[in-house]
Amino acid sequence: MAASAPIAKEEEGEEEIMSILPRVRGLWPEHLYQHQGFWYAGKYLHSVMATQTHFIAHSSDILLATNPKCGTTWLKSLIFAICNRKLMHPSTQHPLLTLNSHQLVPFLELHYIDNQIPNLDILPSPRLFATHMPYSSIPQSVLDSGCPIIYMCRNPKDTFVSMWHFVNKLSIKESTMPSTLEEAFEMFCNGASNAGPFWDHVLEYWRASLDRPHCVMFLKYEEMQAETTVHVKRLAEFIRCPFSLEEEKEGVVDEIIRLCSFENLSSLDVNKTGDAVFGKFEVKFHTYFRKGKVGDWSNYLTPDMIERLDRISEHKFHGYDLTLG
Ligand code: PAP
Repeated sequence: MAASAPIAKEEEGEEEIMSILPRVRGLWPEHLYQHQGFWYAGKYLHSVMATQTHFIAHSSDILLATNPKCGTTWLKSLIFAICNRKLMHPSTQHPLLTLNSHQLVPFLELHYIDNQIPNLDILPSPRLFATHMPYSSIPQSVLDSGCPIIYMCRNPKDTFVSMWHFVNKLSIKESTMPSTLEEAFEMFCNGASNAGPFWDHVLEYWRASLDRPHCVMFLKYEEMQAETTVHVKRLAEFIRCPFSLEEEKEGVVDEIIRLCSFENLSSLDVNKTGDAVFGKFEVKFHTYFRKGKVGDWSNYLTPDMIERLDRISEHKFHGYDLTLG
């Protein structure tokens, strides 16, 4: 863990800042506040702002970016396993067997939760971080460092269904949670979800991947599912540690895919019974593993809902060579 010190006076004006930001009830158990065009829960927003102020990136860092429920847990596992593939030895117990990937690759902004300023320089290189921040809010030092940023997106229908199930499992007193799927759907379509609007988030990273292809890689959850081997190799190349022919022959790529598979990770004790506090919520790790399928939306969405999401995607991505299904 990185050593931390409380931020002194600097953040004392937080409550004041919150009081002037637009606020909505959204697809989340507490009010969402708008910052730089995107919606965040209050405590999380403080940590986003602190990250923007204090984080200093290294060129060797690796940043994984996602909108919530687009495959964060999977991407974290894969990148951790690729970077630490020396630990795949049969005589070693791989960290992913006893720890959830959210513990191994924490969210960058959560390092700054509760007014902490961590000393992240003590972390081993390459430092692996994840974020739900949109591209336009990422600290300037990340962009200046030229470190690789990997973005994974997912089709909005499965993302919404996954988010609906997830937020229903988060409980807090005086929850502002939408009470029905229909109400939640309306909020999602209006952009009022954590780190939403979903479409703006995706589009920012898509454009960044076109502008800075050596720094920003854009992946789709569905393509990752369909051709995992191809994309795991691409990931390793992108973070500048490609698999050698020898490693490929020895089956290292297949072993990493198996280790990080939904079936394997969801069956581990740590992910069946473990939990951790992230921000305001105690999250049980099993809530990160629901079905892991493409197309589960067809079990939840009405034809009208499907048409509406398709129309929003068409409108938002008009003029861009981008389809999410
Ligand atoms: P987060 O953004 O809050 O961290 P995230 O991991 O993106 O959550 O979302 C969980 C989704 O990824 C779940 O999708 P579902 O609700 O449609 O089932 C979860 O099942 C899926 N998921 C988790 N681990 C894996 C994995 N190893 N392979 C494929 N999908 C996975």
